[in-house]
Amino acid sequence: MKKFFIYLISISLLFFSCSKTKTDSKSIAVFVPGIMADSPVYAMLADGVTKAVESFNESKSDSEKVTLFIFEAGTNQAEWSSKIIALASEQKYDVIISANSSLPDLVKPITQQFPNQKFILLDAECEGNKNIYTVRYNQYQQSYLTGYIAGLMSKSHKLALIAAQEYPVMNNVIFPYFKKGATDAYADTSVEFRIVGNWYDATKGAMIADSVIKNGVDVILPICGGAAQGVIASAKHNGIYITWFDNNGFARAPETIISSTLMLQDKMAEKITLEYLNDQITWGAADMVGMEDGFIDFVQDDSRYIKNVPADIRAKMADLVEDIKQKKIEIN
Ligand code: RBF
Repeated sequence: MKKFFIYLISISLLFFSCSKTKTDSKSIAVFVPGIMADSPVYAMLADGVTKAVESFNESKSDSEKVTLFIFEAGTNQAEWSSKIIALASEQKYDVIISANSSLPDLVKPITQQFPNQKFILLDAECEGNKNIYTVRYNQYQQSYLTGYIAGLMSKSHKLALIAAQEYPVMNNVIFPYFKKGATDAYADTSVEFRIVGNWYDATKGAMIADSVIKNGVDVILPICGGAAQGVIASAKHNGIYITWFDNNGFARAPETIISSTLMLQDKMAEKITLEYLNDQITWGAADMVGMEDGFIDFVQDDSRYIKNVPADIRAKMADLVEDIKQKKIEIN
């Protein structure tokens, strides 16, 4: 009998200790679909989640503290699916947070296999799955603004977008709206579209930049991760301009970079992580945020912008930014 009671007590202690760790503190994994170095979108994702977890933990006891694991999946996209399945199958993380428009297709089947696994996907769209929340940015606005300044600054009226690869958001939003902004700024502008083939090859980035510059291009938008280093080097060497996307890029080449159109993923990652930790996520929803919400912006107060861009062009950009923010102009 005594033995039985001891057994009962130890079983219940085990039960309560297990359920305690599960209910008291949450565990978050960040899945980086690529590498953080030279990919501002991913560095912003990790920074934002880390900031939220740190501030949430400040007022918490040790047993209530949220744990955070940041996992870089690497540049081989063929491995992403098995890597995210492996993360979910650990059943250790209450939520997996990531950012990339290709992820909903990888994640949807996982939610059937692991119905308790939640996912928050930024820079992505997936509506109606109760395990997934997505929010994307208004990249119509971001691309249009970038095209507009490129169109105003070009003397040859020849631009290029150098992309790492083709993907639906690139083909349907970023490239066409970059072009639309450029031709709205100056109707007779042409825009070349070139592909590196990966997100890291700076030598190839430089080769492509050299070749479009030979064709007369004098403003380039690189969206190619680490390969952009090569595009910048070529632009610098050839004395042409770069328009920068996603974060403030002026420091990379102060006299070559003429603009930075921001996607504030760090701010979104922080906000959404805090909402998750406070049980405020609407699972199954797919949101979009833009300039009017403060998640897309065009940098106007940087000294390098003021130095590189003539006052009349800055005035035109200021008007455009204001019109979009006030919803006087709808880009799409
Ligand atoms: N952006 C990066 O900066 N680095 C990357 O390694 C990277 N890999 C991507 C892979 C895929 C399959 C897709 C669809 C997009 C990738 N992006 C990457 C682009 C990123 O999600 C976003 O579209 C651009 O940064 C423009 O905001």
